[in-house]
Amino acid sequence: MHPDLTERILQHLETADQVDTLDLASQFAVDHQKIVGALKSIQAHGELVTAEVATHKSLGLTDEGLSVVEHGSHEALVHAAVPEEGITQAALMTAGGPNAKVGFSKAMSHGWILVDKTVTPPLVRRKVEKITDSVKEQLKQVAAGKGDALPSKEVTDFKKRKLLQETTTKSFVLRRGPEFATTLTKLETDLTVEMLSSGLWEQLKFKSYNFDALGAPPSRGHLHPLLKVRTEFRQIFLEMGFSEMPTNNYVESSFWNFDALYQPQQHPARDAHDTFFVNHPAKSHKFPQDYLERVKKVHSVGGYGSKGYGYDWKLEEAQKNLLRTHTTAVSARMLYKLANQEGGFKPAKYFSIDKVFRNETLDATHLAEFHQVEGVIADVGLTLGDLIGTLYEFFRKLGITQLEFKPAYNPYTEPSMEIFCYHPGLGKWIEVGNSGVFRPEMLLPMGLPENVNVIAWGLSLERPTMIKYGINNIRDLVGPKVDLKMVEEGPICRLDHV
Ligand code: FB9
Repeated sequence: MHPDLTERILQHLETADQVDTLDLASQFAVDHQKIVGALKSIQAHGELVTAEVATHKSLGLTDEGLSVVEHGSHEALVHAAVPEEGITQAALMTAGGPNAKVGFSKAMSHGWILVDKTVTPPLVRRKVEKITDSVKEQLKQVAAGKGDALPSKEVTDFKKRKLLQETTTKSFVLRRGPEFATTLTKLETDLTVEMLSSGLWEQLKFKSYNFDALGAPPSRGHLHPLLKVRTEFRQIFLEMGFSEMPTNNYVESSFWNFDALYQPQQHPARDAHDTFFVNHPAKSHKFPQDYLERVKKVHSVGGYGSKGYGYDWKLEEAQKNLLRTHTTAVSARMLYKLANQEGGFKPAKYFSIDKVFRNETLDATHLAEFHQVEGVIADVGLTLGDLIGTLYEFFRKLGITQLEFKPAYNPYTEPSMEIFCYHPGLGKWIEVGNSGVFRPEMLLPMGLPENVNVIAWGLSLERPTMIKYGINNIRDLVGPKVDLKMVEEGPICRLDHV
């Protein structure tokens, strides 16, 4: 069996005091890299050999130099292109090959050609019939590895003409090492009980630990960008003293999703075009009866200073189950609890971040479901100013300082405002949410004290995530077409750096 390269190197060093790996490569007729590879595995077995780095500067032909060796020097090609009857300089530039310009001036300087100005147009004629293409000959020397015989003037000139280049090759000068041997004993990689109990480990050679080796990356999960941004939003709300509302009920009754929010039963959002109604179970029946009566009353005939909507409010409409269209339904449940808790109303700050469902026309930024982010503050005498101040603080933590508010309409808030921000990264104003002061027709039937106001705002999780991660189509963020690499390689999310 042909001893492998490592053994052949060791056998060579048994007799030779030192050897350069480049010479070994030419002696063993193998690629130098293979020798270096074998050296590495010898070195892994201990100090059998010492290896001193050596650098070799050698002259090599560039691609242009190679084409001169193959086709002749630029000046030789120009000379060859000059016909008996002469040729115009312009014509010679094309006939003389891609480097005719350099070739022409070189051939002129060599006195191989001349320009006959006695005729019009002036013609280039040969001054000598036969020429010796010394450039080609000298480059052939280099190609044959005898470059160092070349006079340095030529070397400099050829380098300037980009025909030659100096290459530095790194090699190793090998010598026998303190643990020199001609064979490689297998390196143990595991220290076993048997080795320990038998004491055999003392004779054995162990593979040295490579503490720099990167362990196999543990196959682990990766947070979807949406969840990274959700964590950021949670952090912002908690920093602002908000506590999270329980949102673990996608299926909601129309009562809490709409009626409790003083949204009339004939409101367009309450038909199947906008809302996913549930068939099993189709209806909810458990409602706080007295509160339901007050909701019915305020919708149908008003109260609390409001004339209501003046329509015939139907229980069966409120009983219809649906997939919640906003987490404001959860806010309604929490505010009702706040009004009817032991010890009565106490100021509160709540937030929610969870899925809502809308039967909307699908487009690049809208799916039938998205995550709503909502903030709610209930306290005595809260004003629109408190809402605006809170929004500035909230968006400041998102790295957004320039806000504008546009009057809007929601059935459950008056006044209502759409929120716009100047997004420095996008260099434009974008809509970043909606907000308002909940209507007394919503709060008073719950039993909240007259002097308590509740301000609230909402936005989505998907939009900031798409902007943060530079995703333009929502289907690249969520759904079956998501490229898992985007999730695996998604950078951490720092929202306050828009
Ligand atoms: O998220 C939205 N835009 C947004 C938000 C943050 C953001 O951050 C960047 C890092 C800087 C960028 C963009 N929007 C709300 C605005 C638009 O995208 C809008 O076209 C789509 N809206 C959704 C509803 O679509 C039908 C986003 C979603 C939305 C809108 C309103 C509410 C919640 C979500 C609300 C509310 C509300 C109002 C009053 C009281 C309580 C809740």
